[in-house]
Amino acid sequence: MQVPQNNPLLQTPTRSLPRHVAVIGAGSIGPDIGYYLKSTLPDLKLTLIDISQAAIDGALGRFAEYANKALAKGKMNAQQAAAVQQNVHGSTDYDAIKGCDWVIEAATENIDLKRRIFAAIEARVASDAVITSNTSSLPAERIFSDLQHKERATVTHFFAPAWRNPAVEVIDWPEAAPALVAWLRWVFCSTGKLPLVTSDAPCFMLDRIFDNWCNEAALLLGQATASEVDTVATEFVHAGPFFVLNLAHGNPIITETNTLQADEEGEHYRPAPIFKSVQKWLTVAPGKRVEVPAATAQAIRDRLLGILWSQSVDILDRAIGTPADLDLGCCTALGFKSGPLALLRQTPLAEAQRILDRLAQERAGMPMPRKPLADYLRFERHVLVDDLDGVKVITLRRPEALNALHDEMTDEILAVIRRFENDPGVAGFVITGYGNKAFCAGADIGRFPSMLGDKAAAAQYSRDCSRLLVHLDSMQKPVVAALNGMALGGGFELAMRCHALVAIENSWMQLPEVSLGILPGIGAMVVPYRRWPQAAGTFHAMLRRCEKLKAKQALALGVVDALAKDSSELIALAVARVQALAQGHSRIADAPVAVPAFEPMDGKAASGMILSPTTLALLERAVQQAAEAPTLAAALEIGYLAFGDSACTAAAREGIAAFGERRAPDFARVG
Ligand code: DAK
Repeated sequence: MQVPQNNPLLQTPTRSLPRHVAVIGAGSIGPDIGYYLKSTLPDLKLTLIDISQAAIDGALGRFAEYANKALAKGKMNAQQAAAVQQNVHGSTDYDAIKGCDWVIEAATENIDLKRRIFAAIEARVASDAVITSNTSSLPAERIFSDLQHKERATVTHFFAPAWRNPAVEVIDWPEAAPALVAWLRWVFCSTGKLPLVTSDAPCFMLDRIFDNWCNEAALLLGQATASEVDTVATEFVHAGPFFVLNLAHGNPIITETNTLQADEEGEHYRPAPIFKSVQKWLTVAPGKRVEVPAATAQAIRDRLLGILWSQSVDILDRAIGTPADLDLGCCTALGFKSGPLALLRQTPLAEAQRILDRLAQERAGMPMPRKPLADYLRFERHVLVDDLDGVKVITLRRPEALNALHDEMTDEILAVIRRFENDPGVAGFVITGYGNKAFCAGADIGRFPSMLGDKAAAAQYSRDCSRLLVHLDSMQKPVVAALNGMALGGGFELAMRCHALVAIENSWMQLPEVSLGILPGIGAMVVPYRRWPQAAGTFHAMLRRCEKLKAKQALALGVVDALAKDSSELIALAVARVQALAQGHSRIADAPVAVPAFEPMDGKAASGMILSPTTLALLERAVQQAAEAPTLAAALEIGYLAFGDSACTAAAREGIAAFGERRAPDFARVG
């Protein structure tokens, strides 16, 4: 039996991508699921089934509306916008699903109705067609109990808006074939989603958090108003529970799902009766707040944090999901600013214990930790680690930021390397990115504003940020970068310090730093020239004009060692490369290197953007000085200091501000 991999794309799929999918239910979420599938698999045949023709017409109208918006925003071209609407069929007749290889049920949350639908589906599709339900709460073992072929059925729980929200829970229940779960994870990951595997508990993983978060909010209404609760809650979430309930018309759902939990797991889950009598909550929109007396704020805060941690430890103790998925899912699916475990990590443990003790007093029966709190925090949040034939594959997983690097992720990569580098059973490492779009979109630009304006601090930050890269330089065991998509800025700087690079054919590299008014201060002004002197001209253009380097060009230049057609071939190549380098790998040259002179240029990036002459001058000086430096370490130090200089320019302030404000920087104005 194949051992399931944490990175879904490491598993070789047992069947191909779907060709004909039917979605049953053209209400709110069904068409959104269909739109996601069509926008990522344009050749797919999609059939929408509903008992109401008006619902089907509305769904098709929604496809046109979404596609037109995507076109207007430049997210799709005209051809893509047309393709997403082609080969989409609506029908009130279940016979239209004949020939489907995957049917997704997205009907009302009613177990008898769902069972009738599954019987109708099973009578019409092949015995190996995949059947999934979008239920948010009903366990698979109950809804699929009457199916003849249960092994091809499970729950795939999407989150609103399903065309854009990446999270999907995939339920691993005892009757589901392991190959089914592996295939669903692979399909979702290959199509830009974030599959989160959970066990078959009522409400699975994320709705246990969300439903109880909302229920506690309602139970607090005796001592606080909805506006007060939402005001305090926005410390943790982008929108408070009452605001979200209004938006999603969620009151009946909480009544239903918490009744299910109460009936199965105890009275403490019983929904607040007020859900039945209120249509719309009087509350404040995100960004607005009301004054909350200190004691009330404390009571709300304690209770909300208490329920988050109570539910989280219960989910982990019962192995409903993994800690990394829990935190990531809360952020991506539910709009939390930090995951519950990240919040726990930031809180002194005695304070966290006080909050849990208070919850135990106020809400008897709620789950409490079964082991010391610190034990729940021992996990990697931003990387996945897999083992393939004695090679550790480290996958960067920050899908919300195209796997952009930040300090925590850097530390986790380094910690994994340190854990295994002296293990004789480990041949080496592969570093790759999650999904099929990005290896890594660079450093997390959101963190940059804090280091502008202080030369010494910025230079020190560069040194600190280089801890992983400098470690790679001195390693005995090989580390291979497997570029599964774009490698930008700091992401490419990480890849170029690995001991070999392999890439998927359509991947590309870019150093966009000067377009942000900063310098690539952690190696890109130094390493390429010492490692691939034959490609110096290309790197000049990458650094000064942000020119892209496509994988095929990189192969021709010797920057990349081999190209792969798809992700499984990519990882196989990378693993083979690690094994080939087991006897030793070459080091980045320590000696000075000659670089070609910089030709005069028009001061523009390849995109036409006018660049800052100040930034360009700093860049050119640093590249030349670093090339002459007597050692690699001295050259890198020149890069750190040059970054410090760039961080104090008006161009850096403008470039970073413009990225945050989603506008083009005006370097012509700042110089
Ligand atoms: N940091 C943070 N978030 C990022 C990100 C990044 N580098 N790249 C992408 N994202 C986020 C986007 O903001 C977006 O978030 P939401 O809006 O959904 O919340 C999400 O990822 C998806 O991105 P898009 O919606 O933009 O996706 P598209 O396919 O439309 O565009 C893109 C993909 C890669 C063209 C675009 O996202 C983009 O231009 N991203 C920025 C690329 C970039 O400039 N990277 C940074 C290069 S500079 C140093 C240390 C490190 C560095 C330098 C110095 N020292 C300490 C000295 C490194 C510098 C760099 O890496």
